[in-house]
Amino acid sequence: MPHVKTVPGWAIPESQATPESVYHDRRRFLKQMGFLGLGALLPACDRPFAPSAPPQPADRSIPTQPPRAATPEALLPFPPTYAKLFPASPNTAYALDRDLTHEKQATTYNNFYEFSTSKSEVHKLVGKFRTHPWEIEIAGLCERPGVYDAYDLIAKMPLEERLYRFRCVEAWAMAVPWTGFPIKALLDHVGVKNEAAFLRLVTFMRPEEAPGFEKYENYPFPYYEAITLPEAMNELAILAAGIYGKPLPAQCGAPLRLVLPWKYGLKSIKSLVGIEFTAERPPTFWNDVNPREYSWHSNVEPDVPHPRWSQKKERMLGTGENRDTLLYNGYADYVAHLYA
Ligand SMILES: Nc1nc2c(c(=O)[nH]1)N[C@H]1C(S)=C(S)[C@@H](COP(=O)(O)O)O[C@H]1N2
Ligand SMILES: [Mo]
Repeated sequence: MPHVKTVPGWAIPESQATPESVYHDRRRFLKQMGFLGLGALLPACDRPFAPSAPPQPADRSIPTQPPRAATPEALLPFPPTYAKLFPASPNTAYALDRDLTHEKQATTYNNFYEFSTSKSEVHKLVGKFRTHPWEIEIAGLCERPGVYDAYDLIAKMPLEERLYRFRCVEAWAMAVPWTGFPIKALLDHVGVKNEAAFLRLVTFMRPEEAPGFEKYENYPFPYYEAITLPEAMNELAILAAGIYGKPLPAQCGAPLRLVLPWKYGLKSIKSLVGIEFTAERPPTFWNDVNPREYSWHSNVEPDVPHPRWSQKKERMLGTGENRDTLLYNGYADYVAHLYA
């Protein structure tokens, strides 16, 4: 049984949680930085993601998770029995129009700003990241809130393998086999209440395990995302625990990450520690950092250019093949009705 807390630490709104003095010091710092623009701190190759306006102040008052004891079992990336869940049986309903991206490409070219803004460096910086043991807090408008052991929870879910297209807002794309389960299965497990209209999702924040929290301290970590309840109920919306028939490697968002194939990759938040059911629409990380460049919905729409580049084409990881971007990333039949 999960133990229940009424208000999770990561759910405290900034207005309540931030002492005034800290807030004002941060504002002054951001003002100095903001004149240059955050982009000035980032390597040129990552400029497409660099916000041009100063971001919102990072909420340092959200409690970071304490360091954990290194028991022999905890030094494994996941519990020994967990590996038996992989590979899961394929669900062939989701066919691809393109070749799968090579595993090496998908696992060595990653966006995970908690580690680095440089996509080919992320996988080299996960050495201290402890993905086991791992807890996920379910909070808000549901019947069974509580702190769940991630691996117990995943083992109870209907795991299957699906081939999905995946499109980053930066115009690179891949096609990969995810192992995961429909979010719908989790909603049934925790008993979502009628008043719930949105899901708020939050990533881990343990600065001693990932260099990005301190290196890019003007980003409002921990990374947070949000989707509507109808989006979460859509059959395409999954929580992924694996890729290429194996548990997720750390850089891909172990132990559990969101995958929404009709939206830009930035919505697919990694390494979840919290899911909260809310009545009001929660803010999202990139939309807060730069609302002009990253919309709350961030659906894949070829005719809606990013302010700094066209979205009509995409480049496949590995092969470099150029393809036309498809409306909702080719999943219009499944999701167009959500936005009619
Ligand atoms: N916590 C967290 N989740 C994240 C990100 C991040 O920086 N931090 N980047 C997002 C972006 S922009 C993309 S494109 C995908 C990349 O997923 P991949 O590295 O598995 O390809 O993760 C998304 N999820
Ligand atoms: Mo992305």
